[in-house]
Order: sequence, then C-alpha cells, then structure tokens
Amino acid sequence: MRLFKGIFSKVDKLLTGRRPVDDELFGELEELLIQADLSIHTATKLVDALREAARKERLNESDDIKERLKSLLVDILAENDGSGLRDPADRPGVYLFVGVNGVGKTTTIAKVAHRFKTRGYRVLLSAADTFRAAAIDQLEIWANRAGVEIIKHQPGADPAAVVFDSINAASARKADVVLVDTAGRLHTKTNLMSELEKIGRIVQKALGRQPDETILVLDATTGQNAVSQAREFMSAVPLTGIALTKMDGTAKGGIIVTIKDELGLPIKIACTGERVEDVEDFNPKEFVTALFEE
Ligand SMILES: Nc1nc2c(ncn2[C@@H]2O[C@H](COP(=O)(O)OP(=O)(O)OP(=O)(O)O)[C@@H](O)[C@H]2O)c(=O)[nH]1
Ligand SMILES: [Mg+2]
Repeated sequence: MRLFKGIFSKVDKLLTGRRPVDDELFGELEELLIQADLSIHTATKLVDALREAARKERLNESDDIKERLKSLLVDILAENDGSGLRDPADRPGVYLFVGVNGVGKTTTIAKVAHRFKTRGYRVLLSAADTFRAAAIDQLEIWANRAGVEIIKHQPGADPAAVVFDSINAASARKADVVLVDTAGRLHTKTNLMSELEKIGRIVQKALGRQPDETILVLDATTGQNAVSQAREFMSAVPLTGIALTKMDGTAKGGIIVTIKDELGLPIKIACTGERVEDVEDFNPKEFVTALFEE
C-alpha cells in the first residue's frame, strides 16, 4: 500500500499540532476529504461522526481527531471484509471479472492467474470477451506467458457459450479455477448488462451454483465515476467484491473509502502496475496508515 503514501498529507497537516477542535477545523477537514476524492456523502458522514465524538468524549485537540478519523476509516474499510479472493468452494472455482472498457480486466486476470498458479492451482482462462479478436489474442498471450490453459471461440461468438465450454473443460481436465474475461462493451445491440446476466445463468447451469466471485474491476484514477459504474453493474449482477486497478496512477485514494461506504462492496485486491506481480490483497489498516504517511 506504499503507493498511496501521503495522499492525506494535507489532512495530516491540518490535524497535527494540537489545534483547537472547532467548527473551522471541521469545515476545513470536510473540504480536504472531498478534495481527496471522498464523496460529499461519505465526507459529511465522517465529519459528523467526528463532531459527535469530540462533543461526547471531549476530544479537544486536533491530534485526537486525527486518530479517531483513522480508526473510522479502517472501520468502514474492514466491515464484512474478506481481503483477497476467496478460495474455490468446490472444483472448479469460477471467477468472473466484469467492468467497463479499459479498466484493466484482462491484466487483472493475468495477475490473478499468476497468483493461483504460484499456489499450485491448475488455472484455466475463459476468453468470454468476444467483442474483438485482439481481446482473445491478448488473453492468449497472458495464458502462454503464465503457462495456463485457455478456452476460446471465434471473435463474435456468444460469450455465454464460451463460459459454458470453459467450465465443462475445467471439470474434464480437473482444473481448479476458471477465470472469465468479459467484454467492457459489445458489437450487438444486446445490452452489456443483459449479456452479463446471461453469463451468470450459464454459470449456474454448468456449475450448479453461483460463481465463487464476481469481481467488478474499477480504475482507481476515475474518481467519482467509479461509484456510478459500480451502481450500474451491481444492479445487473450480484457482485462479490472489487478489484481496484491503476493504484500506481494519479488516484487520490478517497474513492476507495466511498465505494465501500456507499455500496458496501469489499475491496478485495489492489493492482499497482502492469506486470503480473503488481497485485496485492487489499489491507485496510495498511492503506489508512499509508494515506497519512509523509
Ligand atoms: N499502470 C497500470 N496500468 C494498468 C493496470 N492494470 C491495467 N493497466 C493497463 O490498462 C490498460 C487496459 O488494461 P486491460 O487489462 O486491457 O483492460 P480491459 O478492462 O481488459 O479492457 P477491455 O478489454 O478493452 O475492456 C493496459 O494498458 C494495461 O496495461 C495497473 O494496475 N496499473
Ligand atoms: Mg480486456
């Protein structure tokens, strides 16, 4: 989590040095939180909780407020948390990766494949982004590099059929996990969301249960946009968590708190670069510590 180092350094500066706790301090704090990409809703909620704590517990130095803010942030982020992806409930485990175009779905799958493989799992990639030939090729390159299997159809093929074949192939070959790459947009008039619903139904049919994880991939640098993307996907498919990508970019970090606070979706993994090693399980405590570090 070293990458978010110092993002809250303005907040840190504001609250360090035993400043008196008054309305002016809370006003400035709220403004800085919003600047750091927290939504107005989450920022207001946090500041209100701090005001109340200050009154009830007589916190009269800004440094106390800082400590309380850190623990509130950790509380939000750690609530019903299961950091990292779940292990497969049964064989094969099925993991769907969804998200809009360009957020990093395919790259994240390569990273997750690498991790599962390192743990000794037999991994199969499912090329269900049939939107363009390049998407299938890109996944195949990753599969070859990682030394894992891939099931693909022709470009333009029905994505749900690819998923069905992948699960059957995984069962036949005794693969441990199937990682499904999906499209961020489509050629046909079929709505992306109804396509994803269809994939969900196919998984249920082929596997006899829901996917082990349906991970929404979000680009951390897109700020508040990520929240509206998450709302849209949530209404179509039962998401189990978030993979945040491009945390090495210009992300301001606050969006992570807002996604968890407003949508209740756990942040499971964080991606910090383009190489397969650039992924880690999201750790709320380390994240919050890094935010305030110089
Ligand atoms: N810096 C950085 N770049 C990333 C990260 N994850 C993905 N990328 C880059 O983002 C670009 C898009 O990644 P893809 O994995 O192709 O995204 P996608 O969601 O599969 O895109 P579509 O298939 O077009 O929907 C690529 O150039 C990746 O190298 C990350 O964590 N950090
Ligand atoms: Mg892709």
